[in-house]
Amino acid sequence: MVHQSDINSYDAKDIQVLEGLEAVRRRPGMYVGGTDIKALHHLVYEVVDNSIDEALAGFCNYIEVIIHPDKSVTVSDNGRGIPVDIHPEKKKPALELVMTMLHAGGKFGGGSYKVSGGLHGVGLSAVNALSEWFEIEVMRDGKIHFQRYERGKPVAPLEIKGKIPKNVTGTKQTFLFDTEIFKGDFEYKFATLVQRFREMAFVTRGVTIHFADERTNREMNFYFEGGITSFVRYLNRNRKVLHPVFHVEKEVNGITIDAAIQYTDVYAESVYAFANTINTIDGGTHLTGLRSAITRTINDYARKNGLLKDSDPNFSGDDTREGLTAIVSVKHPDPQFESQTKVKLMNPEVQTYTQQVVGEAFGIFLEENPSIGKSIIKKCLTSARARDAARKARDLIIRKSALESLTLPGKLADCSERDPDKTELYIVEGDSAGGSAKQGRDRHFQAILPLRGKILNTERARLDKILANNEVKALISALGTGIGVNFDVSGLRYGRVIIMTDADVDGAHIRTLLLTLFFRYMQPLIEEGHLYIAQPPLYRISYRKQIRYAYTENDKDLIIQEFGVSPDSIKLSRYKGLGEMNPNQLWDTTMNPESRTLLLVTIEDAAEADRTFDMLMGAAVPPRRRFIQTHAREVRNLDI
Ligand code: 0RA
Repeated sequence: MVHQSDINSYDAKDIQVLEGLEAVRRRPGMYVGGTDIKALHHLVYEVVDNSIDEALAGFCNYIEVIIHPDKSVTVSDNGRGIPVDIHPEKKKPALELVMTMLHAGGKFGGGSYKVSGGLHGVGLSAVNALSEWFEIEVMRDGKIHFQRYERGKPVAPLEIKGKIPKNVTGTKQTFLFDTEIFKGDFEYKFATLVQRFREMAFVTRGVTIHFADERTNREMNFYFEGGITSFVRYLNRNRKVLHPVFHVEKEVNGITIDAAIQYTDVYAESVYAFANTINTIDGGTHLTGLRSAITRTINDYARKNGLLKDSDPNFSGDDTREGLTAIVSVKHPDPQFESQTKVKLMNPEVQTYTQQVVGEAFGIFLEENPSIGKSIIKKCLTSARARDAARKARDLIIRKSALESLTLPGKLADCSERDPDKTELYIVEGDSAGGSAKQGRDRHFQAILPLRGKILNTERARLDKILANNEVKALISALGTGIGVNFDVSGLRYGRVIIMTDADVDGAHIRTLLLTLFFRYMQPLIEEGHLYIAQPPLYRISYRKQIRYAYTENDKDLIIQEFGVSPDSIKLSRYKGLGEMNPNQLWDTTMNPESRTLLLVTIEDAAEADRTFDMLMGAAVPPRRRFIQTHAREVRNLDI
């Protein structure tokens, strides 16, 4: 929209600019991936990415991010400050061009400032267009320059707000996302942002990221002198490691390859790949290069030193990755990603360079540290043998469970409806809760499968052992899909699979296990949106004949307030377990589609659970205890 008063001062080029910003507002999906909570977080990443770029260029070592109570966010850095000089053709300050022109971020004024252009790379202008308001302050040349924008448009020309010493420079940006675009009661998630900033700090050695959440008065600082070496140490903090972290960093043709490797005694593989500080969850050429370097180097080393006999086959990639924790982080001036949504690095030269750089240095590392070399090879040999044995056992279990799936488990209380689009399976923890659920459900479309907590005790169990557990076998046959390579979603007997566990530590524990199981062996079920988590209430609050339920602590306080009577006359009971609820209460609060809330499980939730599983099932007791103590009170939160 161009206002009447603006018309005189806006020439054709400006109108083009406004049309550009309108395009962003009309189709936010094309620029930030949608208008959901994920896209909302993308706005913050986009802004912080710019400051990270300034840090990667070597001009900034401090970045501050603050979430304010009104949901506006401030990002400041001590970089050189976005240039404010007048662009010779456009006759506008560079800053204003960056803020209003799509893709103007890249290069201007002769020098390029972005290492990235990144995955997002949509630039500040897209964030600006999607913000109700955006205020920016640039400190450079001894002055504070200031401009405010509303829905992408400047409300006044760039002004000078004050004087400062010449050597003080930086950029400070505050924006409030526009609720006309992001409709819904969105809140930034502290845990999600923390994870992102931690990763950014790890892969940008020497930068400090200060993160403060004024909504809850939480704050954190991230600074890692060791870069990705610290990252690997952090990932392995609860694991027994076989050797100190191996690290290599090298620049080849303007591309920096940074890799760190450490083996542990666990079974899982934790390998993460970053491109220009972005966590490329779908991998790509840097990850492929790292993996083939490791497999090749280990095989060469083992052969050369007689640790693999001539008659032995080479280690497979999987054999060399059990217990492997590694990070590869590349900085590329022109990264190519597969698509807007697939976070996968595609530059082919990166594979060659990564393989060369890592292969050469890791080979030397093994030669120079023969005892480390030996212990890594020993681990690979064990993995190779275990893999062979496990494969046989798993085939047997899968074959058996395929047979068993012909008969439904005895404890399943099935529903009468047969159309999976209409049915639901509640996986319920414990027999007593199972009893309430069986009585409370609508037996027409809701089936109940009670699980006993026993599966929890299988400490240090590999998942293939857990698959042999009777409770788990019952679950697999009730679902009707098979598992692993035999998984077939078309066999799914229930359109919604709902995990319903107690709001306590055991509940969190069993939920983590189930999520892990689904994540590793039945992923399409999650991807296609079939898996949910039930949300039982924490409290029952009654006053005379009125009964209300509270699902959070905050809910509880509000409801008590709403009753508007003396708290002494209110009866408050905390539900410790589902079994404490009578069937009617369970129906009303948790199972009735009209009144319940279900959380849809996403792949990220399940991946996070998978990481947590490692810790819960691992040998190290202190982290497990710490987890239990921290999460006992907030088990309804999925971000465990
Ligand atoms: C281009 C050139 C110069 C700095 C920046 C961009 C810059 C951008 C952002 C975005 C957030 N923080 C930033 N800090 C710096 C430097 C030009 C010069 O001084 O030579």
